[in-house]
Amino acid sequence: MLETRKEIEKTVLVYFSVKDGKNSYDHIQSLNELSSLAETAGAEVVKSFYQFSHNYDSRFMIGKGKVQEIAGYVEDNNISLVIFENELSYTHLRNLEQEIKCKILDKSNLILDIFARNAKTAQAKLQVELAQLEYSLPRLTRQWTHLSKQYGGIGTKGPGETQIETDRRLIKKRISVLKEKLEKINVQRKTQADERKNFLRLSLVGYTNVGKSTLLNLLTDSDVYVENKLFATLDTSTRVLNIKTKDTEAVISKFPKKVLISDTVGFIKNLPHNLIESFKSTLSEVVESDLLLHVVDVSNNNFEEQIKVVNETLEEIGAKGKPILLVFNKVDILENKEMIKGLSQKHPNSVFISAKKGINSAALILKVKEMLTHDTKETVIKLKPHDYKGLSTLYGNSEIREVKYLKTGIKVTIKTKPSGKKHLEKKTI
Ligand SMILES: Nc1nc2c(ncn2[C@@H]2O[C@H](COP(=O)(O)OP(=O)(O)OP(=O)(O)O)[C@@H](O)[C@H]2O)c(=O)[nH]1
Ligand SMILES: [Mg+2]
Repeated sequence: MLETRKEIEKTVLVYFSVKDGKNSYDHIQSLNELSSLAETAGAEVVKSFYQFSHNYDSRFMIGKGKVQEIAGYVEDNNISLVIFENELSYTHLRNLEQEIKCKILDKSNLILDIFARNAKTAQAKLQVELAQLEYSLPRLTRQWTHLSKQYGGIGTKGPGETQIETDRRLIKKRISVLKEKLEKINVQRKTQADERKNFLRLSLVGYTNVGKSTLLNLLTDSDVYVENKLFATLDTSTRVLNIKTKDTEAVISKFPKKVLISDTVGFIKNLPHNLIESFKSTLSEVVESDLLLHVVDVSNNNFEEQIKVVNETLEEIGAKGKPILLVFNKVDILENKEMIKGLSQKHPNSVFISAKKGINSAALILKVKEMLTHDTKETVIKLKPHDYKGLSTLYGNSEIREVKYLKTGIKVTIKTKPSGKKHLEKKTI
């Protein structure tokens, strides 16, 4: 990306919160992530500003004094781009651009721009264009969009021309054309999905840059694009599970059906809603899977928060309740290896691997087999006559098939769930 850009844009970042969060370090994590995004888009981040205040100016999102401070810095240091972590309204953008006098973007806009640059297939391109147009519709009259030929660079890629030269009516028309085209692709995709019914299906999901594509390559002996940049993958690639080591081949041969694995777009905190909407058909692969491998970069200090964001996004795309195996990746660069014990107790359905180094792939395949094939099994557990606490635990962590209250105890038939089994057996009489 950098190579195609004439000039690297000198950029400053801005974070604002009405809550006093100086001690929570949320602003540092958010600004670090925003900085990675900006660099992924080819910007050079030279400074970050943040402000915690109840007395913000509604015209600008941040306080007027801060706006002046940023404006001064921008002028003195030849800054061409200011990126806000916070979502900005049309009014904020217009007022900020008047004061700061350079191009202003918010995080959503930046993510859309990265998606536009990384989209390779026709479907991904259409999906991004749709999201960009829907995002820009209420913000059409922004000053810099009309001047974007002059400004160029980040935030002007994609439907730029359409945005500048046509009016709202034409954009709406383009949106409906895009929706029709995507619907046609979706019909083809459904046919493919039907053909895949004879396979067991896995999807790799997770925060962006955690190593999903690297894991797909390892598990399927393929060579999809891997890059230490955010949103390297925007399209679903599906391959047959085919890892050829001694331990894994033996287990794979025992799977009841062939296994397909799909890699897909990564998630991020505050992924723009219209992006999720327009990527729903790509993400339907996830919804139709038998098992999700939720890949986590355990070497990232912020991984717990990232797990939460991924779970929320899964809910948003309608994949809540799918069986999930947590795959803690990048153990090769994990400094505090002590963490592994605690994490595996906290998350019984988890494995610790390095996709890059091929560490622990056999354990991963075994766990996948366990989770994919337990479905048909049932286990009978007998609890003591009045062990309602035990019964409620079972309701909490297993799928109950039948409960019988006998004089000798409570007989519960459950669909075997590897996560709870050990714990349950202790309760059996
Ligand atoms: N040290 C280490 N690096 C890894 C491991 N797995 C992946 N990486 C690196 O992490 C970076 C991101 O890997 P990808 O496989 O592209 O990650 P992704 O989740 O597909 O990322 P997006 O498609 O951008 O969301 C690359 O630089 C990989 O080489 C690992 O086990 N250990
Ligand atoms: Mg990827």
